[in-house]
Amino acid sequence: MSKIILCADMDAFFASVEQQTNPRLRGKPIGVIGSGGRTVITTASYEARKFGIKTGMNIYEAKKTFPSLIFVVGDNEKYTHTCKELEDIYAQFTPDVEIYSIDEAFLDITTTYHLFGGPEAIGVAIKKMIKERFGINCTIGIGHNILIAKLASDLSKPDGLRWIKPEEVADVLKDLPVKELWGIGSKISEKLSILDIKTCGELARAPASLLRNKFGIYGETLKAMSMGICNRSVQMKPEDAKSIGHSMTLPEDIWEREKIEAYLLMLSEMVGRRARKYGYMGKTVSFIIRYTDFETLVKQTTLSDFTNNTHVILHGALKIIDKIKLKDRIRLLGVSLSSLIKDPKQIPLLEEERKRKYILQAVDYINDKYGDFKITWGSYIVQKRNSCVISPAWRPSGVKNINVK
Ligand code: TTP
Ligand code: MG
Repeated sequence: MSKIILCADMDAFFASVEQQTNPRLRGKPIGVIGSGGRTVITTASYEARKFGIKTGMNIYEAKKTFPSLIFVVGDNEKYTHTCKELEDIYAQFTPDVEIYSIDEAFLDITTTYHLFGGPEAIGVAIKKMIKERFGINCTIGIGHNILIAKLASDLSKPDGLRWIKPEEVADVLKDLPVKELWGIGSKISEKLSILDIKTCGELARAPASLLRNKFGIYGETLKAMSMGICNRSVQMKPEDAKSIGHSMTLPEDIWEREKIEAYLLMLSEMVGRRARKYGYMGKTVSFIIRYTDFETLVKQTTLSDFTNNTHVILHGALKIIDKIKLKDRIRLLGVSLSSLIKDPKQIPLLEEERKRKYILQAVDYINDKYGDFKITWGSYIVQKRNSCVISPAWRPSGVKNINVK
């Protein structure tokens, strides 16, 4: 049976949230930036996009492009909070929800749409609920797989709703530039254009052998994608996670030991909390450093036992850093936990460990209820979390794999 997948993607998400919280910004061209020294436009309101303001522009470029642009310093806590509440809206329509990024979700509504009057009716209801609850617009795409649902959303932005039915797919893709397809970035589209392939129709007709020569096994995936074929299903929970990790570009380049430790505590807590939430324990801690010149170092250590305890993860990371002679200032830090097993949920034998476990459970409970980092360790407070640049791949729950090579 063909599936029915719905993609919900907020319009100019950070900017819309800012315009909503500050009525004076509504209808105005705004660009959201980070609070650190190194900052770029994370998104621009649609009013600003008309003047050429784009995500990724630095402040100087943006000012030059459109001098009247209003810069607004982003507030990650607002966005993550909204994202979590959006999850509750989606859950009313299906249990099969994948929060893909901070403002995008995929819903598998195959078995539930008939309860709500059909796929489009669900789209209309979600848009209305989001508008009423947060005052922001979103775009809904519907298709028989996530690739088509995402395309339907991208093609109808902003404030749109579109269902691309299976029989329409070939027609929609025929003249669509390859780079419009989710997953085909500028590098691949440049390589394709050397082969004189610019549209999905041309890619679909390209000989498989030619694509295999140029892209290896991925050539076949590209050809399938150009025909609207995608076998990735909506992934709800990280059942077969290989690693749980988090990395962040820091608001300033750092070198000082106490600052490194404070960030590592924060990262270890994010990793530990996800692991605890999804019932995982890991035995390998990896630590990632990216220096200002982008040279990246990944080191691992094996712990004596499986853990999901924030401080044990932190100590693993600190053990690694003790052995490294820093060659430069650091712009990105990451921590990840791998060699995972399902947490057997045993009660620790030692009183001391039992106490630590209960404290963590209580802290998780409060933070789940009242928001991330509402309760945390004193040493973490040294760093203001909000000043960090949020990764677009941030997820409110679930396991995010970072590439540890
Ligand atoms: P997007 O969904 O890519 O963009 P958007 O919601 O701002 O606009 P659109 O209407 O086209 O969907 O990203 C969601 C948010 O993630 C965005 O508001 C800001 C943030 N973001 C970053 O912080 N860095 C990035 O590189 C990107 C692409 C987005
Ligand atoms: Mg969006």
